[in-house]
Amino acid sequence: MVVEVKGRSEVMEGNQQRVDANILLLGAHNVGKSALTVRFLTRRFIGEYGDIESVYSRVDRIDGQEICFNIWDSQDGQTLSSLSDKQLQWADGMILVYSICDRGSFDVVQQQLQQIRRHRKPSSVPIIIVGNKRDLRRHRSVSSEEGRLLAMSQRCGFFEVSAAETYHGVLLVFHGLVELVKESRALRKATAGVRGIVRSVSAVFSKKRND
Ligand SMILES: Nc1nc2c(ncn2[C@@H]2O[C@H](COP(=O)(O)OP(=O)(O)O)[C@@H](O)[C@H]2O)c(=O)[nH]1
Ligand SMILES: [Mg+2]
Repeated sequence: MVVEVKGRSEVMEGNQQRVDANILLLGAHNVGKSALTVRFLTRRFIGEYGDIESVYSRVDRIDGQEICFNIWDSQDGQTLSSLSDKQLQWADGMILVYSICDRGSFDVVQQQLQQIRRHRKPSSVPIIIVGNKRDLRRHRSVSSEEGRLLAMSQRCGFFEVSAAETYHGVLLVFHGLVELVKESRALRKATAGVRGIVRSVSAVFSKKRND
């Protein structure tokens, strides 16, 4: 039996909780957003991906828990206006991708981060920054340190990977983000609980004062 207990994000199956995570991939054109998505979904690197914008789903079992990944592989990260309200609200977690061989794509990630932060607090939407195309490090124009520093300053996770070379690194990115999404949900729940207690206590005291 499947019982909805909390909108789309948590479903009870017997005693086992299923987690839904909406993951948005952002970044400039040609950095490997589709390659990372396809690698995660199929374990394969197929080379050319076309320009189809789509939301894909995959269910994984991690440490005995069922996780449903909904992955929005977005298009046209070149302009700031391309980041829509719908995308910003939909996402539980985001992966911001640049190519380590393309400095312009690193700039796009920084611009998109600023735009996201204007709408969503770090605690409400975990972000992982990914430097892709690690196999092409001979042509590197963004150092690992720059990527890591940006991530630290913006309280984001950071990975350098190659969608072309390995599946494992890509898996770590998606699984790492889902862990952050779960932590951020737990934190919000705890904060809401404390706020509720503070409200109840204040209500009791203000009632006493009025009596
Ligand atoms: N060498 C190399 N090429 C990659 C890698 N990831 C993607 N590509 C190539 O980069 C191009 C753009 O990839 P794509 O996923 O379509 O980029 P998107 O526009 O961000 O979705 C394609 O030709 C891919 O084969 C990678 O890790 N290494
Ligand atoms: Mg694409």
